[in-house]
Amino acid sequence: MSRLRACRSCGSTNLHPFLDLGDVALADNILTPEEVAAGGEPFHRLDVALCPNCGLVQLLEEVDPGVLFVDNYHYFSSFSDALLAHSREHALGRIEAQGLGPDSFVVELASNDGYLLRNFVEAGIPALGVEPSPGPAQAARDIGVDVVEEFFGDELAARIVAERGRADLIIANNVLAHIPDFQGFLRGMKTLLKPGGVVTIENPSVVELVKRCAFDTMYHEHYRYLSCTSVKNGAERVGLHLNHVEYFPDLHGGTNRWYLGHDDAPSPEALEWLEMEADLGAATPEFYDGFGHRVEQLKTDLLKLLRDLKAEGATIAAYGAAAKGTTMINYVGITTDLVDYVVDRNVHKHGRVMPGTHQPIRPVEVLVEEQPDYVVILAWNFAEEIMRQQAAYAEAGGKFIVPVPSPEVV
Ligand code: JHZ
Repeated sequence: MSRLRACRSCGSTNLHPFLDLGDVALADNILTPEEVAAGGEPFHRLDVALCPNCGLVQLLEEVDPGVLFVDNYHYFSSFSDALLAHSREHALGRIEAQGLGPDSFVVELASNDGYLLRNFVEAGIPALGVEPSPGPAQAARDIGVDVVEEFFGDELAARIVAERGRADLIIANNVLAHIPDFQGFLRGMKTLLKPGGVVTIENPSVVELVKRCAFDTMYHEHYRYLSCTSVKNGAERVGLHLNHVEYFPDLHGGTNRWYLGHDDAPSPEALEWLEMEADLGAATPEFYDGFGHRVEQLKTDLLKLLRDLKAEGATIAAYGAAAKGTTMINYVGITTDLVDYVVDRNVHKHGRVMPGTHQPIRPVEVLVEEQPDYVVILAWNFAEEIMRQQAAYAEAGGKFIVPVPSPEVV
């Protein structure tokens, strides 16, 4: 664990802190009750700063990535149907746009359980996943995806080039935020990319995060929060260029896909996004300064709602032992006297408890069996998918609470 002194992108020491959520448990440190009883569950300060020099938003307290992603990591991408469909569309779109075939080479950084690369493997396109988390890496191998079980950086990039050549396509979804060494990761991409090749990076947009008050997507695994501006600035420092931008409003609360390449050839969309962020002041302290108050208000409102419902005798459960759920319940203080248990589809999380607050994590079928009066959707980014899936619970009178952008009973 270390305290950030200088921007991870440009090195400026003029950092502007704008949010402090206090000490929060590690988002995916989902322990068994016995492990909790043995003591020593770690809590770390969760505070965030902007670098006004290059626009990068970043955590001030950095936890060692080995602790976050290797020791006890139970996130498997394949439990969301919507994410699987989105990823398949991405893969098929790239195969067509770049004319990828048996002579091409695709690398995915943070390939998790093979949820995306499986599409390239099925199409007979050579693909390699890089994934340091042992559980997801093994799940990918089990479905025929080739995986290097390591953290990515410049050194691994050089090794892959020496052994397998450069990549036509590098995909990095929800990972550029997840490594402390921002510049090393981008340098590795530059090393690995073929001339004329394409890098695609997906990550929730920090601009949307602020607009939607999605403070709970801030947790220790996310060392930084990205915008078109900060991605462009970071990429240019290693000799890559931002050439295109796409936007998926329903994915993880508003996700951008950034396209990088060796050549500087920005599309009209890339220029429009950069201009839009400049107009909003997305790299200035003013854009972030009111955020902390809005987050505090959300906490007050959600606590009041849950306490009032409890006072009326309601039973309340939650849906989604998501990483963002840890930030939400820990910061708001949703203890077991307010929410009894959390359900989740991910079998690897069952029998374990929520970090910090220790609600048991149970299979989703429990909702129709026990019919709690309310269910807080902690994985609110999948609210529609979850509500569709839980139609029987709703038909029997169950109600949902969506916590962001402000708590609402639906
Ligand atoms: P989910 C993830 O964060 C992982 P998390 C990661 N930290 C990241 O960067 C962001 O996304 C962007 C479950 N679920 O994906 C599965 C159901 O039970 O929103 C998950 O445990 N039933 C790399 O963990 C959780 O909810 C369902 O129908 O905050 C969702 O977690 C669906 C759709 C999901 O994000």
